[in-house]
Parts: sequence; structure tokens; C-alpha cells
Amino acid sequence: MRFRFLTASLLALALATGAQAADSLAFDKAWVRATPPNAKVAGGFVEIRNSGKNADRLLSASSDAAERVEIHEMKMSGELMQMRHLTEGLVIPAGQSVQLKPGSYHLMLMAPKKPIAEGQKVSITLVFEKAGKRVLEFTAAKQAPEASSEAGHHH
Ligand SMILES: [Cu+2]
Repeated sequence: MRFRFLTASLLALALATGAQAADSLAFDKAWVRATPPNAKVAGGFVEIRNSGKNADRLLSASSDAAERVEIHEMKMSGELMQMRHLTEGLVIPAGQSVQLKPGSYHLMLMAPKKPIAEGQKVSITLVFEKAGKRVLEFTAAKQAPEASSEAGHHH
């Protein structure tokens, strides 16, 4: 009897810990690039913060708005900007945040089914190794939400 009780307690503890781990990811500034008609791709951007004690990994993404969604990295290679498909996913280290932003890591919506209009909400499902599935609403914009104030410094 006592053993069974202990097992049940451990199971409850494991479930509670699992739920906590799932809460260790937070998301901010989720937006997608509004596209002209017939655009073949659209970039998706979001800041992912991992406040947990374990690293997690963004494994894949999908959306009803596009044929498929890939995880990409944009990087300078000599004088060329190159884009790489991260087939192994993207690690979100413990206690850190990773920014998916223009010119860096991003989600790439391949073959959007319809043009993405400014202000529209696009739902994208992110799949993490530990935290599982998260469905996020990305707001369509022509530029990064914080880019407008930065652009102001040029004038
Ligand atoms: Cu890309």
C-alpha cells in the first residue's frame, strides 16, 4: 500500500515538473512579413525566451497559411547573404532568449496559400523537443515592430 502511494506521488510530481517545464518558454514580438501577391515565401519572426533549467529545441513549424514552414538562418558568407535551412532545428539554451529576426534566424513560410495582408493574424504552430506544441499568433507587418523607432534615428 505504502509503495503504491509513493509511486502515485512520484508520478504526480513528475507530471507537475513536466507542466513547469512547459511553462519555461515565453514568446514575444511574433510577426510575419506582409507579402505582395504571388510571393513565394514570407519570413516569420519571434523572440523565444527559455527561463527553464534545460535547453530546448525548436524542431519544426507549420501553418495553414503556407504549404510548409522551415526554420532558416541568414548569415553573411564573405559579402553574400546566405540562407540555410536548419534541418536539425534551433536550440534555445537554458536561461537565454533567441531572437528570430530579419538577417538572422527566422521561420520561412514556403508558398503562402494567399497573400498575407498587413495587420492580418497568421497562426503558426511551433514544435519543441521538450515543451511540445505551441500555437502562436503572428501579426503581419511590413517591418519589424521595433524597426520603426530605430529607423527614426537616421533622420
Ligand atoms: Cu529563409
